[in-house]
Amino acid sequence: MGSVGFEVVEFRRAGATLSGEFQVGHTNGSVAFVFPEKSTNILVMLGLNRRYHLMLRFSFTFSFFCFLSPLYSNDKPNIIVIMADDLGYGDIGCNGATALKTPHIDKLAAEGVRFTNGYCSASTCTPTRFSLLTGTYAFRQKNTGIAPPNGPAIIRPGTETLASILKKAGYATAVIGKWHLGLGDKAPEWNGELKPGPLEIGFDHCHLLPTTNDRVPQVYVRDHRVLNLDPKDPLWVGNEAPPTHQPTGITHRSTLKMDWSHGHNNTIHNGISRIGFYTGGLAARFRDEDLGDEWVRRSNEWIAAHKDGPFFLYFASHDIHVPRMPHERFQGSTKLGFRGDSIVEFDWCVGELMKTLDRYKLAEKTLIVLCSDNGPVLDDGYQDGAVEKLGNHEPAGPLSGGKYSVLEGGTRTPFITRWKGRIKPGVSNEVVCTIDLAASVAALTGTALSQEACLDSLNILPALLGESGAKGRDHLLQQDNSGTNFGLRMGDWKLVRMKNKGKSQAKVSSKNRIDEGGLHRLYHLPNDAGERKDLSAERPERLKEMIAKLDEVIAAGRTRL
Ligand SMILES: [Ca+2]
Repeated sequence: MGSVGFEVVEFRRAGATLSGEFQVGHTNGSVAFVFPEKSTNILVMLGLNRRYHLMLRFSFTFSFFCFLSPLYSNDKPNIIVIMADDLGYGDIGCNGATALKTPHIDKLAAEGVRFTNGYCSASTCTPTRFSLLTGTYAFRQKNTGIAPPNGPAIIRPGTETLASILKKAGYATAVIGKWHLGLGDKAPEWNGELKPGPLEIGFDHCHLLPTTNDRVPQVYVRDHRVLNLDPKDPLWVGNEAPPTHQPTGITHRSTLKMDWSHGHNNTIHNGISRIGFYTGGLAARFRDEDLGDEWVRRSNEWIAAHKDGPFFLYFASHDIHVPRMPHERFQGSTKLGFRGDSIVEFDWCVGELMKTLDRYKLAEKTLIVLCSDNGPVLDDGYQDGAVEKLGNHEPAGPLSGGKYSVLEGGTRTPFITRWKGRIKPGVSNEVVCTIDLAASVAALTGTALSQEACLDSLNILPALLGESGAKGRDHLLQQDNSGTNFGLRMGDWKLVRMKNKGKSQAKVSSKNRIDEGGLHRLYHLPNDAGERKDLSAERPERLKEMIAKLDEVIAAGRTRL
């Protein structure tokens, strides 16, 4: 192409009507063209955001379309969010694990961007999943801690979500795997229609583990119904023991194929006692060993049916949450016990999804985001050998804490993006978080977000795509399950606020940290990734600044401007 020049003609608010407006698949929205009388000049209006446009005059000597063609190839990629459960920063090969192999995740990282400062927003399942979908910090809404078996839908119909944003943009949308965000208005109607649920907040289709595998019931929910439920054998779920005698982890402990260590001793299914009680629905019950295969099979079917795209798949693996019971073919595949074997099963699932994309030639049309819902835990209620067989493996890598904690190990977790042909492979140190996917995909697809939606989701799309010089978040709030303890990451600094020092029975690492220190602690992460040296007394000004920022984030009610 010959010479191309441009000058700024006009910078103004949106509102003018221009002919020929259409969407392009680049970071910011629309581009409008006004064709000039002379073929050597052209006006281009760039939509910088919803409010401002920048009008440029280009001077061309040759092909106009040749210049703009790269923008078109990125229009509305398929999007797959793969969320692992309880997978720690150090649990994957590309983040330094040597005690087990994760070749498929490592390949994904080698072909995309591996983030060393990738976060989920909370250190337990439910609040992170709430924030992933709603783009709002979970502490801003009541009852967003770990959902009980009979918990109602936490995300109410009418709430803008990652799925509803993409549905508006013309995507087919599905969630396959663990839900754990409640179903039903006041409680799930296990024998009737299970709504509201995913289908009422933007998903076209769901195939779910409705709660989590250590909580009852062990059945699949497909769209609005329990799959394969025999009406003559209704499903009953409760928090108290049923009037009919049912074996429990206490009364029949010697029969268990995996013993419990704390809690998890109510109704027995598949030789494993759970949290909560249930009866009936025998034809609908699954085997824990088959869950990974089920998610892959159902995802493959759904992708095949929607391969012409665009589609959004939220692949929510149950791995590596307790009870860890991987398929028999993965049992014994590591020396780390079922925890390590479950990581291998999860890695296999990632590989199968990548194979499916290759089969349909979709790798260059699909953005994959791999993340976890919280940091690692070893003993989370079952005696599965995770503690005894750990050896030198460090599930959180160099970080302290894990699941339930606001130390870095609780929320800084595996985070990888891949979009072949669009993302330049590399490693990024930018701060990115699962809570930002909503606003970022809205930007990617040119979908408007109302002011009332996604209150804490920031558009960090360029950073997620690994673009040179792109910045991630300048601050990030981290919370625990109760939403009373917080971490605040700002640049190199980390503030920890511990209001509630309640002791968890879970063992998160080989050297469970004894909680010590006052209400506020201050750490300098580049020198102290493990958050061991509290600098709050040495750096009072920095401490004051961080406390003020944390208070501001909480009180403001939102952080997306
Ligand atoms: Ca989890």
